[in-house]
Amino acid sequence: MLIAQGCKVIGIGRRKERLEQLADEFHGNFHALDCDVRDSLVLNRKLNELPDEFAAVSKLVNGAGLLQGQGTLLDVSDEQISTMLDTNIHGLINVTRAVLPKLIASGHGHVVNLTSIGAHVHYQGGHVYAASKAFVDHFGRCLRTELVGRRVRLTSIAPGKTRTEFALVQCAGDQARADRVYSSLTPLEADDVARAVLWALQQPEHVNINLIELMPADQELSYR
Ligand code: 8X3
Repeated sequence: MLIAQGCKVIGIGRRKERLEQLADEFHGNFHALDCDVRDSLVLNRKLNELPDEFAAVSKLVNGAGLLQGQGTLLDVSDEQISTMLDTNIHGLINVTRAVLPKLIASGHGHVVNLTSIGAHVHYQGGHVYAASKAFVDHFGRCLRTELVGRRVRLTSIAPGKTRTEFALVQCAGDQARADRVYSSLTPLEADDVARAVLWALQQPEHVNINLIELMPADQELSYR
Protein backbone atom coordinates (compact mmCIF):
# COMPACT_ATOMS: atom_id res chain seq x y z
CA MET A 1 0.00 0.00 0.00
CA LEU A 2 2.81 2.42 0.83
CA ILE A 3 4.62 1.63 -2.41
CA ALA A 4 1.36 2.28 -4.29
CA GLN A 5 1.39 5.73 -2.64
CA GLY A 6 4.85 6.37 -4.06
CA CYS A 7 6.94 5.46 -0.99
CA LYS A 8 10.08 3.41 -0.96
CA VAL A 9 9.91 0.69 1.68
CA ILE A 10 12.58 -1.12 3.68
CA GLY A 11 11.32 -4.45 4.98
CA ILE A 12 13.06 -5.85 8.05
CA GLY A 13 12.57 -9.54 8.76
CA ARG A 14 14.31 -12.83 9.39
CA ARG A 15 13.11 -14.71 6.30
CA LYS A 16 15.48 -13.53 3.61
CA GLU A 17 13.75 -15.41 0.75
CA ARG A 18 10.42 -13.75 1.50
CA LEU A 19 12.00 -10.32 1.57
CA GLU A 20 13.81 -11.03 -1.66
CA GLN A 21 10.53 -12.05 -3.31
CA LEU A 22 9.10 -8.67 -2.31
CA ALA A 23 12.21 -6.92 -3.62
CA ASP A 24 11.68 -8.72 -6.97
CA GLU A 25 7.99 -7.86 -7.03
CA PHE A 26 8.51 -4.17 -6.22
CA HIS A 27 11.84 -3.79 -7.96
CA GLY A 28 13.59 -0.61 -6.94
CA ASN A 29 10.93 0.37 -4.40
CA PHE A 30 11.56 -2.30 -1.77
CA HIS A 31 14.79 -2.95 0.08
CA ALA A 32 15.20 -6.29 1.85
CA LEU A 33 16.94 -5.99 5.21
CA ASP A 34 17.24 -9.47 6.65
CA CYS A 35 17.82 -9.23 10.35
CA ASP A 36 16.37 -10.35 13.65
CA VAL A 37 15.17 -7.19 15.41
CA ARG A 38 16.54 -8.65 18.66
CA ASP A 39 20.06 -8.28 17.28
CA SER A 40 20.77 -4.56 17.59
CA LEU A 41 24.40 -4.88 16.39
CA VAL A 42 23.46 -6.42 13.04
CA LEU A 43 20.42 -4.15 12.76
CA ASN A 44 22.49 -0.99 13.22
CA ARG A 45 25.19 -2.21 10.85
CA LYS A 46 22.68 -2.97 8.10
CA LEU A 47 20.85 0.32 8.61
CA ASN A 48 24.18 2.12 8.22
CA GLU A 49 24.80 0.32 4.93
CA LEU A 50 21.53 1.22 3.20
CA PRO A 51 21.74 2.07 -0.49
CA ASP A 52 21.57 5.84 -1.02
CA GLU A 53 18.02 5.81 -2.36
CA PHE A 54 16.79 4.15 0.88
CA ALA A 55 19.06 5.93 3.36
CA ALA A 56 16.68 8.75 4.31
CA VAL A 57 13.83 7.35 6.40
CA SER A 58 10.81 9.35 7.56
CA LYS A 59 8.32 6.67 8.68
CA LEU A 60 8.77 3.62 10.90
CA VAL A 61 6.15 0.89 11.30
CA ASN A 62 7.04 -1.42 14.19
CA GLY A 63 5.22 -4.66 13.43
CA ALA A 64 7.50 -7.40 14.73
CA GLY A 65 5.84 -9.23 17.60
CA LEU A 66 4.56 -12.63 18.56
CA LEU A 67 2.68 -14.77 21.03
CA GLN A 68 4.11 -18.17 21.82
CA GLY A 69 2.25 -20.87 23.69
CA GLN A 70 -1.22 -21.23 25.10
CA GLY A 71 -2.60 -21.57 28.58
CA THR A 72 -1.63 -20.16 31.93
CA LEU A 73 1.63 -18.54 32.97
CA LEU A 74 2.84 -21.94 34.18
CA ASP A 75 2.05 -23.55 30.82
CA VAL A 76 4.57 -21.48 28.84
CA SER A 77 8.31 -22.14 28.92
CA ASP A 78 11.07 -19.78 30.05
CA GLU A 79 12.27 -19.74 26.46
CA GLN A 80 8.86 -18.73 25.10
CA ILE A 81 8.66 -15.93 27.66
CA SER A 82 12.14 -14.66 26.71
CA THR A 83 11.32 -14.81 23.00
CA MET A 84 8.16 -12.74 23.51
CA LEU A 85 9.82 -10.15 25.73
CA ASP A 86 12.97 -9.92 23.58
CA THR A 87 11.01 -9.50 20.35
CA ASN A 88 7.96 -7.50 21.40
CA ILE A 89 9.84 -5.17 23.74
CA HIS A 90 13.61 -5.18 23.10
CA GLY A 91 13.20 -5.65 19.36
CA LEU A 92 10.84 -2.71 19.10
CA ILE A 93 13.13 -0.53 21.22
CA ASN A 94 16.16 -1.58 19.11
CA VAL A 95 14.52 -0.63 15.82
CA THR A 96 13.09 2.60 17.22
CA ARG A 97 16.46 3.73 18.62
CA ALA A 98 18.24 2.79 15.40
CA VAL A 99 15.83 4.65 13.12
CA LEU A 100 14.81 7.63 15.27
CA PRO A 101 17.74 9.90 14.30
CA LYS A 102 16.71 9.50 10.64
CA LEU A 103 13.07 10.27 11.47
CA ILE A 104 14.06 13.43 13.34
CA ALA A 105 16.40 14.48 10.51
CA SER A 106 13.61 14.01 7.95
CA GLY A 107 11.55 16.85 9.43
CA HIS A 108 8.33 14.84 8.97
CA GLY A 109 8.84 11.63 10.91
CA HIS A 110 6.23 9.20 12.14
CA VAL A 111 6.45 6.06 14.28
CA VAL A 112 3.56 3.60 14.11
CA ASN A 113 3.62 0.89 16.75
CA LEU A 114 1.48 -2.20 16.28
CA THR A 115 0.21 -3.10 19.74
CA SER A 116 -2.91 -5.19 20.35
CA ILE A 117 -6.27 -4.95 22.03
CA GLY A 118 -4.37 -7.00 24.60
CA ALA A 119 -2.62 -3.75 25.55
CA HIS A 120 -5.96 -2.36 26.80
CA VAL A 121 -7.86 -5.32 28.16
CA HIS A 122 -6.96 -8.16 30.43
CA TYR A 123 -7.94 -11.71 29.63
CA GLN A 124 -7.03 -15.22 30.67
CA GLY A 125 -3.94 -16.42 28.85
CA GLY A 126 -2.88 -12.85 28.09
CA HIS A 127 -0.15 -12.62 30.75
CA VAL A 128 3.25 -12.03 29.09
CA TYR A 129 2.01 -11.27 25.57
CA ALA A 130 -0.70 -8.78 26.52
CA ALA A 131 1.57 -7.13 29.10
CA SER A 132 4.33 -6.77 26.49
CA LYS A 133 1.84 -4.94 24.27
CA ALA A 134 0.80 -2.74 27.22
CA PHE A 135 4.50 -1.92 27.53
CA VAL A 136 4.65 -0.84 23.89
CA ASP A 137 1.51 1.27 24.35
CA HIS A 138 2.94 3.09 27.36
CA PHE A 139 6.43 3.30 25.87
CA GLY A 140 4.88 5.01 22.85
CA ARG A 141 3.03 7.56 24.97
CA CYS A 142 6.21 8.38 26.91
CA LEU A 143 8.29 8.56 23.73
CA ARG A 144 5.79 10.95 22.19
CA THR A 145 6.48 13.46 24.94
CA GLU A 146 10.11 13.54 23.71
CA LEU A 147 9.08 13.88 20.10
CA VAL A 148 6.80 16.88 20.46
CA GLY A 149 8.52 19.76 18.71
CA ARG A 150 10.85 17.41 16.81
CA ARG A 151 8.43 16.83 13.95
CA VAL A 152 8.00 13.15 14.69
CA ARG A 153 4.46 11.88 15.25
CA LEU A 154 3.61 8.64 17.00
CA THR A 155 0.59 6.36 16.65
CA SER A 156 -0.36 3.10 18.35
CA ILE A 157 -2.53 0.71 16.37
CA ALA A 158 -4.23 -1.94 18.49
CA PRO A 159 -5.84 -4.73 16.47
CA GLY A 160 -7.96 -7.58 17.73
CA LYS A 161 -8.02 -11.00 16.08
CA THR A 162 -6.28 -10.71 12.73
CA ARG A 163 -5.76 -13.58 10.30
CA THR A 164 -1.98 -13.67 9.82
CA GLU A 165 0.69 -16.17 10.78
CA PHE A 166 0.13 -15.00 14.37
CA ALA A 167 -1.99 -18.04 15.31
CA LEU A 168 0.34 -20.44 13.50
CA VAL A 169 3.26 -19.12 15.55
CA GLN A 170 1.19 -19.29 18.73
CA CYS A 171 0.31 -22.91 17.95
CA ALA A 172 3.92 -23.83 17.06
CA GLY A 173 3.12 -24.56 13.42
CA ASP A 174 -0.01 -26.68 14.00
CA GLN A 175 -2.22 -25.39 11.16
CA ALA A 176 -5.42 -27.14 12.31
CA ARG A 177 -5.17 -25.59 15.76
CA ALA A 178 -4.27 -22.24 14.26
CA ASP A 179 -7.34 -22.33 12.00
CA ARG A 180 -9.54 -22.87 15.04
CA VAL A 181 -8.33 -19.56 16.51
CA TYR A 182 -10.19 -17.76 13.70
CA SER A 183 -13.09 -20.18 13.22
CA SER A 184 -15.62 -18.60 15.58
CA LEU A 185 -15.68 -15.21 13.85
CA THR A 186 -14.69 -13.32 10.74
CA PRO A 187 -11.25 -12.05 11.71
CA LEU A 188 -9.57 -8.87 10.55
CA GLU A 189 -7.28 -9.39 7.61
CA ALA A 190 -3.78 -7.92 7.40
CA ASP A 191 -5.11 -5.40 4.87
CA ASP A 192 -7.64 -4.08 7.41
CA VAL A 193 -4.77 -3.24 9.75
CA ALA A 194 -2.62 -1.90 6.92
CA ARG A 195 -5.39 0.55 5.96
CA ALA A 196 -5.41 1.87 9.53
CA VAL A 197 -1.63 2.36 9.39
CA LEU A 198 -1.90 4.15 6.06
CA TRP A 199 -4.72 6.39 7.28
CA ALA A 200 -2.72 7.45 10.35
CA LEU A 201 0.30 8.23 8.17
CA GLN A 202 -1.77 10.21 5.66
CA GLN A 203 -3.22 12.74 8.10
CA PRO A 204 -2.12 16.35 7.71
CA GLU A 205 1.14 17.06 9.52
CA HIS A 206 -0.55 19.00 12.34
CA VAL A 207 -2.67 15.96 13.25
CA ASN A 208 -1.34 13.18 15.50
CA ILE A 209 -3.48 10.06 15.63
CA ASN A 210 -2.66 8.77 19.09
CA LEU A 211 -4.44 5.44 18.96
CA ILE A 212 -6.56 3.30 16.70
CA GLU A 213 -8.18 0.22 18.22
CA LEU A 214 -9.89 -2.07 15.73
CA MET A 215 -11.31 -5.53 15.99
CA PRO A 216 -13.61 -7.97 14.21
CA ALA A 217 -17.23 -6.84 14.40
CA ASP A 218 -18.14 -10.08 16.16
CA GLN A 219 -15.16 -10.33 18.56
CA GLU A 220 -16.31 -10.08 22.15
CA LEU A 221 -14.80 -7.55 24.51
CA SER A 222 -16.74 -8.45 27.62
CA TYR A 223 -13.49 -8.79 29.55
CA ARG A 224 -12.71 -5.08 29.30
C1 8X3 B 1 -3.79 -10.30 19.45
C2 8X3 B 1 -5.18 -9.81 19.63
O1 8X3 B 1 -7.60 -10.53 20.01
O2 8X3 B 1 -6.07 -12.20 19.15
O3 8X3 B 1 -2.91 -9.23 19.35
O4 8X3 B 1 -5.90 -11.48 21.47
S1 8X3 B 1 -6.24 -11.07 20.08
